[in-house]
Amino acid sequence: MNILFHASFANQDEFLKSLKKKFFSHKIFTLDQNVPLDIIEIALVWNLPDKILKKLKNLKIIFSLGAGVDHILKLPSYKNTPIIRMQDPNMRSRMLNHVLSQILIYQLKLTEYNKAQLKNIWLNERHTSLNKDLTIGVLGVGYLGKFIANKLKSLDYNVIGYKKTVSAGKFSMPIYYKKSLKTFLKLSDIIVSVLPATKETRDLINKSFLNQMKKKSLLINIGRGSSLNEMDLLQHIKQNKFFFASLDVFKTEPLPKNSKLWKNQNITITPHVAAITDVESSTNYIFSKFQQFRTKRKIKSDVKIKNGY
Ligand code: OXD
Repeated sequence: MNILFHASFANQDEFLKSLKKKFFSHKIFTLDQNVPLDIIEIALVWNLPDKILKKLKNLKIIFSLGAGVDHILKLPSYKNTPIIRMQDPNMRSRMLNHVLSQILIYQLKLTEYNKAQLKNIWLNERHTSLNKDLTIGVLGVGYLGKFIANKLKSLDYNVIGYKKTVSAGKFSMPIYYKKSLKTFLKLSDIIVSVLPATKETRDLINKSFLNQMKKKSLLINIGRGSSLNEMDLLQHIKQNKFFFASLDVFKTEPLPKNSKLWKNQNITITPHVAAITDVESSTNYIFSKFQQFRTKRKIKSDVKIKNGY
């Protein structure tokens, strides 16, 4: 089959090489090869321009090379081609490590020691909470969020989840649904947002949301930048000096040089690296889905267009 690969990753050459090896009996093209786009049946993409999607007239499947699919759904030419999102166990493990690192830095007050070290100060020890005394609220308990929630629970944290709709899936922790957001926010010492970018999640984390969180708290955003109102966060931190945020995703990426978020002492910024796509396991995942399609001649989309994720 004819496949198009298009990504904007630092490791995209390595990724392409790995895919070419795995798909050795198929043809994988890139845009710089100037192939007629109507021969393409499978697209493996991250940030594909709409003008290209428009010309892929014989497309059967779109694979998102990341966990999110908003980069595809936002394209005006996208209609209803099945989308397969990346569900990669290595990506989940990386995301868990990221979350855990941010929780522990906050919980163990490591930034305070770090600041003191820069001034040669031997700080008196600080009180730190035990895992069992901290409630972590995971906002969005899908493929990634549920994994993080389960792992945190196995480390003795109190974990609660928040989900938009009641579903058949089983959870090993209390789940709060749409209308009970207020209670979920009130109970959580730390919130980890894994929300996708949809119309409903846009600016969900705004002034009112932040005001309902505990005053001494940590917000970790590893979902999508669109769900956070960055100005409201800056204002909130101004009024609550023990409120912290760890942000991996932003409304505009890369984060503009003049963003006020950079210099805020209570904000940690990472450049959308919480769940880097793992070349080897992602290649295997894509290939296994591709084989399913080849055998059955059809594939179920991972995306419910009406939900927007
Ligand atoms: C994402 C990813 O979807 O990094 O954000 O995979």
